[in-house]
Amino acid sequence: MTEGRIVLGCLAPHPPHLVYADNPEQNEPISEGGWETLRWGYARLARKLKTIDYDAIVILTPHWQTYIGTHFLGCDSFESLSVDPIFPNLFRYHYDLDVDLALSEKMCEAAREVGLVTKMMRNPDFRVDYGTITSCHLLNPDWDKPLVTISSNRNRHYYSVEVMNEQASALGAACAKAIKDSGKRVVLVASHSLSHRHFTIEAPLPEDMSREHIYNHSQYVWDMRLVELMREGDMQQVIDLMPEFTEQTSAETEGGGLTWMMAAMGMPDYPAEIYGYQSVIGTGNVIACWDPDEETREVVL
Ligand code: 2X7
Ligand code: FE2
Repeated sequence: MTEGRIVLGCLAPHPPHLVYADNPEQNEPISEGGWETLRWGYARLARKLKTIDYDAIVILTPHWQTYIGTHFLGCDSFESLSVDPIFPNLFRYHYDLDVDLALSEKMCEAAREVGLVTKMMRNPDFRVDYGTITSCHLLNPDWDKPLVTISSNRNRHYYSVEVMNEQASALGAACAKAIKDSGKRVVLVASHSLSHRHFTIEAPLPEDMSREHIYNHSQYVWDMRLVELMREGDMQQVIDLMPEFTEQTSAETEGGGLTWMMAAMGMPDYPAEIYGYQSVIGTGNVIACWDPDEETREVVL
């Protein structure tokens, strides 16, 4: 059997606003658009994904929070209605998704072998979090690939961002080994924003773009520093800065997604492809991807 490998890593933020703005048939609320910089960036990355041969998507999301260990989706498929707990007016999405169960079990086992506490989520009525649904919808609106969702263990809250970095790195290395052993070609997704200060007053019309802007200049400057390092291909520096960045900007990196993905990919030292940066309710969101293949890697923005 040929060795499996990671064919792409995507940093894919999941504001449900972006799905709302797209008006797909699966989402009940109707919008007049909005957040085009991110949506057009996503559309371009989705086109790139169509050109890549891969078997499964593996996604780590901060909105499936587990307090004892790391959990993995453990049924062949899940179907339900995903409602955003804060923005039910924007996101009521009917999903029906397939899971790569064999890969999920392999990763769970590999993580357990390196000493992490793990569990398979075997409840067929489990409601998949909106981070998974949003990032996967925007990256692959056809939903024609099976996926694996990995939960976000709350070690940052029990301990610190430093402990999160350690454990997410161990999880990343374990997942990379499982992927290699599986013989599959896999796309990784870290589903989250960067800086995470929310607005406090909602516009009457959510998609009123005259109301959308970053709420704190320091957070913007921090986000730009990280994007600059991504462009330079210095991901080790990004991970080293993670504790300070996460504390100072209340960043959603706290869930471990980016650390996990970079560790799984062997800490890329080549430039990331940048597809867009925009504020959603004041949070900083960058769409980026790491393409290990020099032939297909490009300067997008
Ligand atoms: O979960 C989110 C998020 N991360 C960013 C912006 C808006 C809403 O939800
Ligand atoms: Fe979020």
